[in-house]
Amino acid sequence: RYQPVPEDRFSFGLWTVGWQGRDPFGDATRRALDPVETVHRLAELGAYGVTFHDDDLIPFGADDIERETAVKRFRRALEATGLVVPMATTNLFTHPVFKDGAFTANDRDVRRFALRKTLRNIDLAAELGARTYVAWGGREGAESGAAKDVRTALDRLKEAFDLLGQYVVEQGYDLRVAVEPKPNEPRGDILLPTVGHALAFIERLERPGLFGVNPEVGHEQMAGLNVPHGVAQALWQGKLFHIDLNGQSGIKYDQDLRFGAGDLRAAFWLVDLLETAGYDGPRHFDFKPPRTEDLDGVWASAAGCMRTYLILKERAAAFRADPAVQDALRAARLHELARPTAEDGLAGLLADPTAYETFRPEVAAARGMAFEQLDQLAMDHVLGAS
Ligand code: 3MF
Ligand code: MG
Ligand code: MG
Ligand code: MG
Repeated sequence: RYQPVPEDRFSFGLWTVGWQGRDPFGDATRRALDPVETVHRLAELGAYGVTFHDDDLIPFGADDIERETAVKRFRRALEATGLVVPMATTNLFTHPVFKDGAFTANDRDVRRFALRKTLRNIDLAAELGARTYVAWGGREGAESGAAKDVRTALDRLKEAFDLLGQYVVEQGYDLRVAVEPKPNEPRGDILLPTVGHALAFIERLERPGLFGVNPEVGHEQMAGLNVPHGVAQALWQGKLFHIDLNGQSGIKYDQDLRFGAGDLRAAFWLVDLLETAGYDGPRHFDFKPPRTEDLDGVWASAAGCMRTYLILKERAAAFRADPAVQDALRAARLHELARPTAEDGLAGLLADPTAYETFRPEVAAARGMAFEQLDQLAMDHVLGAS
């Protein structure tokens, strides 16, 4: 029971289980993992995919021979396990050269290097069969006011994304780009801080159809936002290209907890949404096993992400199927929300006296919405009490 299988489409970044526990106050608590070892362990646990930043696979500055060897070993592990690479991304934040960002660094030579580094990894992503390329801004931001002219920086960000889009099209790659928003950390403030900012920005690009979003649970929660709501809007706009699942408790540093840890109710509603909205992309975990854990703890944490997802999927389905819930949904008048407000058109609305002249606000105001009963039924299902 709750044993993940490849059909569940669970994927993990090499950098997640591979996190050695280095934080701003402490050194690594775990040894480095060989990507080949990670691929084998993830396959054993029931994952279907593995993702990477260029530097997770090929150390920054590696020569061509080291690069080829790393890719060859990785490819062999993929072939041996059947794991796929649904997504890849660029590390534009670790090396000190990116201290002021990459596509929006004030230094032009840094921006050109960042673009070449990304284009090179897009080639590898396409070669390994990835269909999604994630772009997280990393250090595109600032700590102080005059240091970054935000409007000009957005011009440079658009320029960079337009060039990436042009390259993907010219190379004929079957690849879409998913922009990952984050409000802060490692910069004091980061450009495209939320799903909403990213969705609005994408529409200003030359090829908006090629771009969508990769919301991360914890990133939205760091901004105090409701993740299922942001994800729902991305779905509504046809822009949910990918998702980073993890856990976070409230507005604080980027915790990257195991999925379901932190805000369990948000996790429940998110799974309910993904499973009912027809999202067929990877269920990608971007988490960090806490630095208290040894490697056994790392794999337990990874297994826990998938187990919790499957439990919540079962609970959400039971919630939707429960006749008491269906009654409660009717009592809460969700079917009325689904009905257009003026199918009679503007003229009909204006000619309808019941819409205004004889409408009795005090009567409508007195009607209870019956939301509490509905939510308690959800709580019962989350807690396994029904
Ligand atoms: C940072 C992140 C990143 C992105 C990754 C993929 C290191 O908070 O979430 O993980 O997900 O760079 O683009
Ligand atoms: Mg995070
Ligand atoms: Mg993150
Ligand atoms: Mg992420």
